[in-house]
Amino acid sequence: ARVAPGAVHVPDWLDADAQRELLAACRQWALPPAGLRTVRTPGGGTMTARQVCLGWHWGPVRRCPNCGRAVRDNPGCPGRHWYPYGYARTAVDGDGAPVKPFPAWLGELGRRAAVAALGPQEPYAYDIALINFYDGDARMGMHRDSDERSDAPVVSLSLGDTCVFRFGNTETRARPYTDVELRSGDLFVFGGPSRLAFHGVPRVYGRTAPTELGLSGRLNITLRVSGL
Ligand code: MD3
Ligand code: FE
Repeated sequence: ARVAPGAVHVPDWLDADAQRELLAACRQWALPPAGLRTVRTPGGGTMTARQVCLGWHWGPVRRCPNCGRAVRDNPGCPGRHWYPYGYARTAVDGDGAPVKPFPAWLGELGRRAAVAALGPQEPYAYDIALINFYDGDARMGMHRDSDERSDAPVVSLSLGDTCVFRFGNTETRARPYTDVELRSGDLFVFGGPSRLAFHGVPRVYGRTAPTELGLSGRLNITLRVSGL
C-alpha cells in the first residue's frame, strides 16, 4: 500500500523461512567485535533502541575541512558529542573495532525489495545496513535520515514484535503524520520525496512476534546507499 509519494508498505514480504534466515544473520552481526551497541545521540542522550552497523558506522565523525573525509574515528570527547554525525569505516562509540562488511547478498535483497515496492529501479549499490533492536520500552523519536549522499530508496525490513511506525512530513516532526503498524516480515520502502520525511517508532507491542521465530523484541533492518 502506498502511504505517501514514494513510500510503499508491503506487508508480509518475507516468508517464515526468509525471516528465520535474516534473524540468524542478525544474531551473528550482533556479536562482538563491532556488535550491538548503545548509540549516543548528537544532543548527548542515549537511543533506547540498540544498533549494529554493516558497511559504514553511523556516529559522530570529525571530517577533514579540505577533503571532507573522516580524519579521526575516536573523537575523544568524553561526555561532549559535538562532532557532526555521519558515516565512517570504523566504530566510534562502540568498541572501536572496524565495522563488519556489508555482504553482497544483502545488496541483492535490497534491490529486490526496492523493485517489489516501487517497480523497475536503477540497480542501486546498497552498502549500509543499520540494524535496530527494540526491547523493553525502546522507541525511536521523530527524525530525518540525511547523512546519505544518494537519493536511492531506503529499504526497511521488520522482524519480531509489531510496532507503530509514524510516517510524518518533510517540514516538521509534528503533525500531519500517518501511523502504520509494522509486523514481522513487512517491507517498507522510502524513495522519492519520502526519502527526507520525518519518521519514528513511538511504540512496540511486546510479545507480538510470531512464536516460531523465537525473537523477543523487534529488529528493523534498513538498507541504504551511502553515496560516499
Ligand atoms: C524514512 N528506523 O534506522 S524503519 C532508522 O523501525 C529508522 O527502526 C526505524 O528510522 C525503525 O533510521 C524506522 C523505517 C524507515 C527507515 C529509514 C528511513 C523510514 C525511513 C529513511 C528515510 C525515510
Ligand atoms: Fe530513520
